[in-house]
Amino acid sequence: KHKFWETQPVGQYKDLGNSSLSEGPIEAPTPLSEVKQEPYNLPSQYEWTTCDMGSEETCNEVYNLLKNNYVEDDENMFRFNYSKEFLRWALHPPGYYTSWHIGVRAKASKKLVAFITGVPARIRVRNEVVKMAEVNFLCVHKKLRSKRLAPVLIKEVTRRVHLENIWQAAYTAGVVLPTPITTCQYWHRSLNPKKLIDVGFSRLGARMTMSRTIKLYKLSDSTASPGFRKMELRDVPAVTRLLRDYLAQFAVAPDFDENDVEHWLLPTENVVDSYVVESPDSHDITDFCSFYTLPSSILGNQNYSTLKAAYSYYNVSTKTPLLQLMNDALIVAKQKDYDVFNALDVMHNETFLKELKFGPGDGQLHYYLYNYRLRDALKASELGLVLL
Ligand code: MYA
Ligand code: JJ1
Repeated sequence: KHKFWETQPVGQYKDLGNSSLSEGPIEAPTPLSEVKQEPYNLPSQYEWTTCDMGSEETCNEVYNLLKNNYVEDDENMFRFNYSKEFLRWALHPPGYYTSWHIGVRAKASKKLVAFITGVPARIRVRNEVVKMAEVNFLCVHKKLRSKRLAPVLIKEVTRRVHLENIWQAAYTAGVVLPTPITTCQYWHRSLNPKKLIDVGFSRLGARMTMSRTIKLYKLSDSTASPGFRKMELRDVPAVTRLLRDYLAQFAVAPDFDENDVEHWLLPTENVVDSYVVESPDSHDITDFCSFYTLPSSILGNQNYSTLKAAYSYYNVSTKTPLLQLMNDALIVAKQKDYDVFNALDVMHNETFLKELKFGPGDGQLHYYLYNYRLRDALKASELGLVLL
């Protein structure tokens, strides 16, 4: 059934629930001298290219490939439209390797036709911190689908990750592969219900009028938490402490240091937004919330071309109730003109989703580890990792 994935060191269906298999790496590392030194073979019309995302021209090519060929919903009404600034941010974290940003070009035209990326991360699985690659942005041009190019891209990124002496990876997909460490549900909170209904993202509920729907999703004009403000550079040490303490409770979570927090959480316009609650009396940072910006193209609508979506990222509450903190996040997202606020049912998100009027979407997101076995699948609430 999975001619490619059956050959890979990932949890296989036949091994599910086999308690004689231990948790941890599936295969031992091999000496670097035994890692294949040459790239995998592509069909003869294509060639490998390393994509330097610092180059304006290359970044444009990647942006356009993804804009036209990346992930769509099951009815092909929307397609993720990651911005160039977002792609540069996502692919240039501390310690990134340009060699892990891999493209395929048509030899004749030099047109970019496929892409896959890895970035380095330290991910804690239970009590062990493991150096991993986070693999993302796998894309094959629509005209080249079902030709088994994806397995070649995956093997090539694996080879280049191995060359850096890294042997594990984390990734997510909307499709089921062998075998998810957990499956998460997408939830959506309407901020601009009229537009969402007009473009077919959501529907008018039974016995609901447009004006009742607009009223239902109204939010307060200003945030409720005293001391709620945008995160600044000086907050990095406090946010790192908050986040590390919070993420310690999850079975799988990133091991963030201050450099990681500066990169992944310090606000970057139209890419990532983060807010802290600074106690008005002690000036302690007691709470934190964040979201990233990922618009989707609206396919074939006369009136609208883009859906502006915020995605819940990392949130930590120690003093402000999580419900109030996230309601404040909804308020600032609405003020910034987002149409919808999306979240997965990871970490403690279930405690606010229904109360804050999120509704379940028609999409799921499956999380995977490469070359690392977990005995049993996790609950989504045991996962402390959000990939972009
Ligand atoms: S998830 C986002 C993926 N991208 C999209 O969905 C964009 C739109 N779709 C496409 O561009 C194509 O349909 C893709 C497949 C490129 C997805 N993850 O070439 P094929 C398997 C893993 O004939 P195509 C993201 O970016 C499929 O089961 N495998 O198919 C994370 C089959 O294998 P098998 C996938 O449709 C990516 C084989 O590919 C996925 O032309 C993490 C068919 O190949 C998928 N999303 O192209 C990648 N979709 O026969 C893994 C299909 O066995 C990283 N397939 O079932 C692993 C870690 C590597 C590093 C390790 C370091 C140590
Ligand atoms: O966005 C998604 N679904 C939307 C739109 C559905 C359009 C028809 N298919 C949705 N809307 C309902 C919202 C409604 C608002 C009021 C309250 C009730 C709910 O459900 C879905 C997620 O639900 N998104 C996708 O399908 C996109 C792909 C998701 C897989 C991503 C794969 C990943 C990339 C790896 O890096």
